[in-house]
Amino acid sequence: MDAKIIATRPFDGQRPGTSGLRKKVKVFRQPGYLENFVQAIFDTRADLKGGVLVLGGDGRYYNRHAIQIILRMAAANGMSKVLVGQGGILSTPAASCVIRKYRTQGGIILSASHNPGGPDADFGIKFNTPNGGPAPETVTEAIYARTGELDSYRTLEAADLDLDRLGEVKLGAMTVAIIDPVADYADLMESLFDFTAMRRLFDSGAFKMRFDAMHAVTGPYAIEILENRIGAMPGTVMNGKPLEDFGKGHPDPNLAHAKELVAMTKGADGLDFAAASDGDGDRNMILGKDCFVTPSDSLAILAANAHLIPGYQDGIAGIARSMPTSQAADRVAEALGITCFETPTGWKFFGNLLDAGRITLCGEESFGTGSDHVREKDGLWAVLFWINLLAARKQPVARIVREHWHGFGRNYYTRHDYEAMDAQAAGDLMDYVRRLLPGLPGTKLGDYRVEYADDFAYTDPIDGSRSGGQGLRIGLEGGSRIIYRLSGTGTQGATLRVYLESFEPDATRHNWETQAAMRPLILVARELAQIETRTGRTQPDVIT
Ligand code: VG1
Ligand code: CO
Repeated sequence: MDAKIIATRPFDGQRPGTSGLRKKVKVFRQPGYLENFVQAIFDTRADLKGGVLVLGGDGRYYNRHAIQIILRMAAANGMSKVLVGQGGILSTPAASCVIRKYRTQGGIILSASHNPGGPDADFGIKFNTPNGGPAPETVTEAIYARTGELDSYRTLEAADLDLDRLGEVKLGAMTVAIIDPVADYADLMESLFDFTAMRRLFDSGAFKMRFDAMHAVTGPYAIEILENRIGAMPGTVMNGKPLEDFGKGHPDPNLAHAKELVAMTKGADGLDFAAASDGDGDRNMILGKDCFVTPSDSLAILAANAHLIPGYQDGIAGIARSMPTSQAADRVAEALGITCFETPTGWKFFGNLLDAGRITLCGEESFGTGSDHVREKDGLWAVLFWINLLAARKQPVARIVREHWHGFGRNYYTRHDYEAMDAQAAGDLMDYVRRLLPGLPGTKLGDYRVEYADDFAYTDPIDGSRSGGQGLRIGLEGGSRIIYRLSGTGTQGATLRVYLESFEPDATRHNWETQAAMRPLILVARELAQIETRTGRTQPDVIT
């Protein structure tokens, strides 16, 4: 089979965002669009030729079709082998695990994460480097630059392969190995956590839990690990069958989109533990009876308790959190005498710190938590960590959280999102606030005195690379913060995220409901950025 050269043209806007290239399926369907991006990956990654690649996705609409296209192109570009998850399925953390375990030259992950799926919804693609992590900005910029120069791509004339049958087949000179998408990942989890103690918890019969896979990719992983290996009751995993449109749902595990699950944790008969993951399996939401654990608190609590978990019993080297994530983890790091790094939003910024052994745990406020076991955030990992913790401490979730606050203080936290805004208005709003920043320190916003205000920029401590424009950060007296940032994953207009944090050192004094506790700060943030006058929005679309 000879490679065919097909003429194409560059497309506008193929610059990867926070987490790869995300667009509507309709955009990806334009002739040559997906091919253009994939050819740019092959052209900029010289070691792929003759190398091995991992390929899989979250199972959403267009996943299988894209895999067939990419396989033909991989063969025509001289790859020796591609490992594909059976049925085209690989959760994002599982893909990272497989890339690392088999020392491949990288992987292509097909996902638009928590964005809805279907013919009228979203699709996405990203390249992960041999460390198993999302490509750093130097790599994504090189790929982007190449997408603008291409005038042709290489492919083979060949029929679609059967993605459902395990085993190896040839495509031209290239081997395609259809692998079990779950086994390697499940083995890794078993090596980190005390499955025996967790099994005892389930065997006791007194521990009621549900995991909501939201008809996204984690269903098969959760069933294998929770039900088959740990012995949770069949049916513990809800919505466990991956569907191309996620059952028309929004596979985003948060209070707004996993309402059914949240309701199951309420009241005396409520579940003891509930959790959910997103479209591609890298996010997690943690709930206890009448208790929601904010992702920022979750990171801090995992860090403070890591020594109780077999995989981390020797302690942790350091922690990192994305800039808008609350500073709860900083307090734990301080107590442990380790560093807490503050990085820009997006998992790619954790890669160097993890590779260098400077951090063991990392997380984002956006329901992302992970460790050095892979180079992606990992939804099920966080869920297993929590179950292991509950088994070790023999306490309910709410008690663990409360004790944490009593020991470290409480970082009240909320994020307000204004979605599908006019891009111009959103950009103007950001420009307006950016111009205010230099004048803010020392002045008062409502009752809060401003300590610092800047446009967050990050210098990677390992390779010295610099990333600017990562969000407008206003630090207030007493550890409160307001942050404004535009999303880099949306596919429609602009999304403004307003991140709010306020610190209560003596958590025994109050136990307020978050939105009520943060009301004054919320109003200050709206007013400062003139959100209503500039955008016409009186309320955010999503509050998490
Ligand atoms: C969002 C989150 C960010 C996360 C990214 C990818 O990005 O805020 O923390 O890393 O999604 O998550 P943005 O630019 O829209 O704020 V996922 O689950 O797509 O891989
Ligand atoms: Co995701």
